[in-house]
Amino acid sequence: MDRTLMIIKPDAVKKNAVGDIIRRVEEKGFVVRELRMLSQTKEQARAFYAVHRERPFYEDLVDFMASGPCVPLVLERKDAVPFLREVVGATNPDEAGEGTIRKAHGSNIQNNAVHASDSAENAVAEISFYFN
Ligand code: FUP
Repeated sequence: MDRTLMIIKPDAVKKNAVGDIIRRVEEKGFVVRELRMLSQTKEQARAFYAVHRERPFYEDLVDFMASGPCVPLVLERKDAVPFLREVVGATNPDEAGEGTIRKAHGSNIQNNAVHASDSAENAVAEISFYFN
């Protein structure tokens, strides 16, 4: 079975959507293997999104990711990485398909409710960022 990392971001935690988001992924056949809640420092948020450090939205994104508690989870399923990307939907919730998590809970391209690893390689690195 393959594993991927999802993060329920601070906007979704603030709007009490943690339970609904976990229900949605379980309904799609994912098994929750690890889960924790933490408030990230800006340094942690900067490190997690280092790939975007040259982008104009980077500092706003870092502030947002450090703005309150988030919930990283390790999810297991066949084809976990691509399948979770489908369940999560497009980065911009306005462009996310019906029934996706970002359509249901995202507010805008920054406050888009969840993160999902975009490759098997990144999934391994991102899982070890939050879990031993
Ligand atoms: P995704 O893989 O769908 O999470 O999207 P990206 O890796 O392109 O972007 C990572 C995060 O950067 C997004 F979830 C939100 C943030 N972002 C912005 O705030 N503004 C943008 O224009 C693009 C991305």
